[in-house]
Amino acid sequence: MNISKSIKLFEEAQKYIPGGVNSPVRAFKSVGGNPLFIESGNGSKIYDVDGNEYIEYIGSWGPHLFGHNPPFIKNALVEMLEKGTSFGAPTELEIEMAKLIINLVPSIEMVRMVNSGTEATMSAVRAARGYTGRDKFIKFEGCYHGHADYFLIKAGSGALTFGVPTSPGVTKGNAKDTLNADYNDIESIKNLVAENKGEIAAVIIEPIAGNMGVVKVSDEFIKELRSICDEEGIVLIFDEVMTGFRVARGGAQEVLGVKPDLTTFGKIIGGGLPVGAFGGKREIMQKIAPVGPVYQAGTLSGNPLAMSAGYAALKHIKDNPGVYDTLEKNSSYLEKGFKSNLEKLGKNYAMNRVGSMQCMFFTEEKVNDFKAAVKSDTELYGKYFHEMLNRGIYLAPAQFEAVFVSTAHSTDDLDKTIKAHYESLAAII
Ligand code: KE4
Repeated sequence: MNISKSIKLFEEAQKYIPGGVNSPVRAFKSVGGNPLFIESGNGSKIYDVDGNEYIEYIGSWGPHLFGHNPPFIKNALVEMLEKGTSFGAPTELEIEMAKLIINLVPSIEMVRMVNSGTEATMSAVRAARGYTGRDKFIKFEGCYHGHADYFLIKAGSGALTFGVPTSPGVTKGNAKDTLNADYNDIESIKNLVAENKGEIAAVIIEPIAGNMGVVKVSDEFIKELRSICDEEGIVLIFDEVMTGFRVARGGAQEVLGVKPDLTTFGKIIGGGLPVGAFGGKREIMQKIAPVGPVYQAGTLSGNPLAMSAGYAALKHIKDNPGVYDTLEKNSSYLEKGFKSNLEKLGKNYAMNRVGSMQCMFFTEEKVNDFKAAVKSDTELYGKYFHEMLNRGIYLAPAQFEAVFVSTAHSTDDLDKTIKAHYESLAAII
């Protein structure tokens, strides 16, 4: 496959942008090779600058639930562009967006828009600290909540891929208030709560993790976590930046049947534009400036252009609940195809799927937590990634991510992907 233009562009990009990219995982560091520079996307396909076509499963890391450039989002953007992009003043569309999120997610009573998932999670932890008057919070090894200092303590996702559990530049001050528990291990929570009695403001969790590959909490774990937070007055934050509107209309909290106190969103709620949000119990959200003392702000938060794309995406979800039947049909079809390939090849790689998020781990052990996930052979994943890429299938350039299936993936796309999956594995094992 000719990727000479991408090679040239990557060389040039590295002169002006750290690592040639604006987000590390895009640099293909953990799979090797030259990242592809993308020219355009349409439906389930993306096209690189050398004119190669790929059936893709990154979906811009989650936002593209309906594939690239669906007409209803494009039209909403074009319409808004006629009126302007951002005014730095309240607009009616922001009320409609807030009401729509509240309507779709029962645990949300109030919501604040921000510009990224990181801003959402950073603000949610600050809200919990302001509300409880406590400093410490618990996160889980292998979960990734964005790059705010206090999260880059044994983060998953990019940091995990780099194998550097703690990023330089994060001060000891930050690290001391961040406690790390083990995913799906309620004893680790009980120990931390006992050791830090009355000092813990929040627990933040990816209730269905997508940043150590796809790993779901057990029902008993999440129910026990909920009751411990209730007993201890700890704010339970579900980081649904990835799972929100992805794994179900009401997100992971609908799948699990557990209500958090705060939820963070991103990705899908921006319809491809930079949008994040955090929301939940009114008594907590009323602590947020300007009505409350917890400061939180953003020049472009809720800007009309991003809201028009995000609102169009969520309105489409509200008006077409069948979206999740299509996502389930496509995702289970792909999973079934992959599993039958593994059987034919005599391989028993762990396959985890929740709705339209799935991950095949290059380990034959079950993967229910971070420790098991990191046993995956990332070297082999790199080879698999390139074998698939050379067959026109674009997956996440890192083992510890998710495959995102959209409503735009046709049966023909899925069949081609299943065939490429068989040939790629046969070529490397
Ligand atoms: P952003 O700041 O990247 O919008 O969101 C951070 C974030 C927070 N919470 C969860 C559960 C997330 O998955 C993310 C971001 N996800 C990664 C993909 N693993 C974004 C890709 C990237 O870093 O370029």
